Amino acid sequence: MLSRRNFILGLLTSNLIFNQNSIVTGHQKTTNSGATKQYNGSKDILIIVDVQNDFCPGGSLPVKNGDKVVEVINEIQKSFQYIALTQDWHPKDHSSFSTTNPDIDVFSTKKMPYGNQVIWPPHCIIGSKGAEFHKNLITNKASFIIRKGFRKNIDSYSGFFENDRVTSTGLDGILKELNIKRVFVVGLALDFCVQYTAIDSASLGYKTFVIKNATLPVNIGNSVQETIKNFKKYNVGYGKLEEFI
Ligand code: VGL
Ligand code: ZN
Repeated sequence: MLSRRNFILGLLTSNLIFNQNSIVTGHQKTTNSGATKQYNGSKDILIIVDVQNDFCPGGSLPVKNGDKVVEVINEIQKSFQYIALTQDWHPKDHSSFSTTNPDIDVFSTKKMPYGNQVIWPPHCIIGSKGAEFHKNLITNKASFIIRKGFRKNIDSYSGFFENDRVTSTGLDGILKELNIKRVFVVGLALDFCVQYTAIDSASLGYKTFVIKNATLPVNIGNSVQETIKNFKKYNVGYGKLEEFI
């Protein structure tokens, strides 16, 4: 027979095991037995995509209400032990810019060796104010920043692979080294860099979620509808953080 003392000791011990890797304290889950289990975030990472001035109101490629995601993302950061930032980072003569393609309408597409490429207003130019993170975004909790789109002839929406789909940013290697299993994506813009980052993440085998109230779209044609369709196709969860942890 299990004595009352040993039973209590057992509970204490298992609780210690549950908590050994957990720095995160904000979320608790109730197990079937009714005991409260600490949320263990050691295999999760939050990827904050492109929360930069040029994608916020007043920037050169603004997402409507883009700055409204900043406070939500700051709150979400409290639940994560691992955080990464991505930063769109283009040379001033980047091949996707309207200024580099004066004969092509902005927001239409041109054929590149790797496929169709949307022509954008110049944005996130290396070292410019527009390329800086929004001033209210908490950036000091992130352990690394992935910069992308700095090769003149390849754009990069995803934090994992550039638009040729083969040039790696190195992010997958870092996540593997950290033994990350689940990726949570937030930021700007839902229908471009957030979508591409999430789909690549899912395709690479990470369980992937986009946090719905922490992202907004630029909205080109039916880009949002396509994004939601793709999340279903690639098994990317799309909802509030509480639904997934
Ligand atoms: C983005 C268009 C061009 C994004 C970046 O962050 O979604 N969109 N460059
Ligand atoms: Zn860009």
